[in-house]
Amino acid sequence: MSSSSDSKTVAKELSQLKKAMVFCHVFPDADAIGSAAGMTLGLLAAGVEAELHLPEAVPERLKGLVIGVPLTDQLPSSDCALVVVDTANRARVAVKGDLFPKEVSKVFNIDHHISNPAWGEINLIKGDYPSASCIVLEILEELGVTLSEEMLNLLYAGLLEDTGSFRFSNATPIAFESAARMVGLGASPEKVANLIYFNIPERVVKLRGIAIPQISKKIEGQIGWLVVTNKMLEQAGAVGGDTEGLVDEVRALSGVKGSVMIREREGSWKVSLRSKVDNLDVNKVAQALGGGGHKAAAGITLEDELEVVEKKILEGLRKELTGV
Ligand SMILES: [Mn+2]
Repeated sequence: MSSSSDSKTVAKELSQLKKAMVFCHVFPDADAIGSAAGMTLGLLAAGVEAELHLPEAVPERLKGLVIGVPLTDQLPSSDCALVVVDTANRARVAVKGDLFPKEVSKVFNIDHHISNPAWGEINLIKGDYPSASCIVLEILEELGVTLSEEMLNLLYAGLLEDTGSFRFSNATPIAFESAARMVGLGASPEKVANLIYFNIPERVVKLRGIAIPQISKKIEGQIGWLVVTNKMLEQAGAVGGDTEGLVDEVRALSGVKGSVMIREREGSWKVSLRSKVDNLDVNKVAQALGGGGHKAAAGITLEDELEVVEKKILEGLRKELTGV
């Protein structure tokens, strides 16, 4: 099956599994962790032996959400199905040792990225959904399991973060309807907000203090721009994941149509692109350079020198903005 399935069919397939390992994308965000951990707990509730494969540490702000979720960095056995959520392509799946398991019984690909080429065996791609966690909610409802507050908070956290607290263009009726169902069933918006927003470590505040003054405007003031180097992280005593949310500080700049944040990684640069207008599709810009994402939020990793990276991104954005 290469084309996209539906929640009911996928729920049925999942309920027939004995063992499953759930995966999400590298550098997991709240939707990756929320939809993967929510799925893991949902599968367990449905009687499937399930674990969440997480080779990386859970980001600090999400730690309080995954208490009680069975985590593993071991690879699955051959009788185990893979359930991958929120991951646009196979190369982005977070796997210990970077080796995608070959000997597995089935690969589920459950995602909301429009760029997802339906790379799994059983695919459920809903490009109009604001978060993968909304798709997981639908699947768990179809599974008929009792949704615990823990599961619902996980799913709600994914939806909250992927919609920028319901501020982005993906804050559609589906987003609010899903949120209403989650909260109606027992999710706590206050608890989730306290955990993921009002829980910022001092080193992150320091990093913001260093990074925010570096924000500038490019392309005749149309684009907000920020480069975060490892040196800046060192100065603040911060770690890689601490740059999360900074791209929104760039987007917040008055007058810009979109924003770019470039983060230094080991031997590469991770570029996050954001748009706040209809006629700037950052997914197009990212895809032209080998990345992808959504119309209003996309990303790409480039291995060139910083100058070259900046030139490529600026050229791509200029082309998209002027249509030349
Ligand atoms: Mn997502």
